[in-house]
Amino acid sequence: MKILVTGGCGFIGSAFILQQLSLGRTVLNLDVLSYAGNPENLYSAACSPNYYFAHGDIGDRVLVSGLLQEFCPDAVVNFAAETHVDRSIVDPTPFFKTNAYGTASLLIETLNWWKNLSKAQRESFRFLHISTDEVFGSLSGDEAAFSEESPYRPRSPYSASKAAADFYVRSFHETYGLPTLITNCSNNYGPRQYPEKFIPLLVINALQGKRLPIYGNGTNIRDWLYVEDHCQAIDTVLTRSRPGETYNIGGNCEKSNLDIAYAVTGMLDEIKPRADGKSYSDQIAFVKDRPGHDFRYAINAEKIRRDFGWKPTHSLASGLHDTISWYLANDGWLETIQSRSYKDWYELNYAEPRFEDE
Ligand code: NAD
Ligand code: TDX
Repeated sequence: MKILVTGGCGFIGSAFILQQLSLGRTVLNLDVLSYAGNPENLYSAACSPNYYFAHGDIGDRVLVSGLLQEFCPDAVVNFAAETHVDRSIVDPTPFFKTNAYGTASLLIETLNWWKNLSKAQRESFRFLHISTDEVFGSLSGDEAAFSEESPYRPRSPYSASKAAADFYVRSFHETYGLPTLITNCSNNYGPRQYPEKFIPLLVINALQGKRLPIYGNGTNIRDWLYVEDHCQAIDTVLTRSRPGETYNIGGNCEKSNLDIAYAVTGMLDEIKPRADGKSYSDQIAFVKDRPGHDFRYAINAEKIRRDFGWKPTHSLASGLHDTISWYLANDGWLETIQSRSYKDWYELNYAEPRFEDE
């Protein structure tokens, strides 16, 4: 099986590529190498004879058209996106460009190429679009978890742009018969996640003696899934689902942000105790909230469990243990990240006014 993966130098895309190579699949990775795209994430894939890389933008239609004709994939899996909600609040433009326009462009070129395949090739081809639970909006504490039938109610520029992409993907199935699939997943964590996201930020700030910023009062709830479980679910949907389907993927692991901060600091206390004997939780600091902060995400993953028997294999404790151990063993990776534009982002997002209520 030959797969064109987009955004494969990011957090989830790189985990997916490593998994696919281990299954003997051939992968062409198209990545623009944004601030979040890190070729080091695929260091161990680079020497595989089944791995190819193309540097470029999913919105570059000439490039995409050429790659499709040359590589002739059995599937396209679209991870490429701008992914950080806080950045989408500061500047929505790249989110519209990549997530909405870029995905639509990728679909148009895929359709143009797919139309000329043989009937058998057309039927077996899949375009799998990786999406998020954030398109469904925000739940209150006692509302039922999002199902595949939940209405789209995006509330941030990030989720609005992902919702637009999902609508384009669905429309290409309904209108042209392109065999598309969509997965909507909850919050991922694991190795190689860019440290603007909550869990790696907690781990790294704790180890570097910095404050652990909790937006608002820390009661906002997310559902957490270890990245390898997400990749397993993606592979399942890719290889087993009927075209036109959409699947929710989640960890059945709803936690408040404060609970996560205590889980991370508690585990760090065990694995790498602070030199002064105190707990890393002393570094927790409440800061100004994210504007329009969605209160709760929760995923009902019953459909993928019922249809294919998929369920997560990592508990939060085992996933956090593996994640923290990876960051401790890979300080060179972190050094590269922190020597780039990360510092500018950190200074902008956590500038003093955010810590004023300390
Ligand atoms: P990431 O930010 O770590 O990586 C994104 C990758 O996409 C980077 O390698 C970047 O260089 C690349 N990219 C960005 N713009 C591009 C463009 N125009 N053309 C080609 N490549 C481009 O993201 P992630 O956390 O790995 O998320 C991957 C996908 O999964 C996204 O679509 C995201 O919306 C979705 N998702 C993420 C989570 C999560 O918790 N991280 C949860 C659910 C869904
Ligand atoms: O410093 C922080 N302090 C804090 O309290 C950061 C960075 C986050 N938070 C809170 C905000 C959220 O309630 O932690 C929670 C998780 O925040 P993020 O890691 O920014 O993730 P979230 O906004 O939930 O979105 C994530 O999950 C869905 C991914 O970034 C998206 O790409 C994915 O689609």
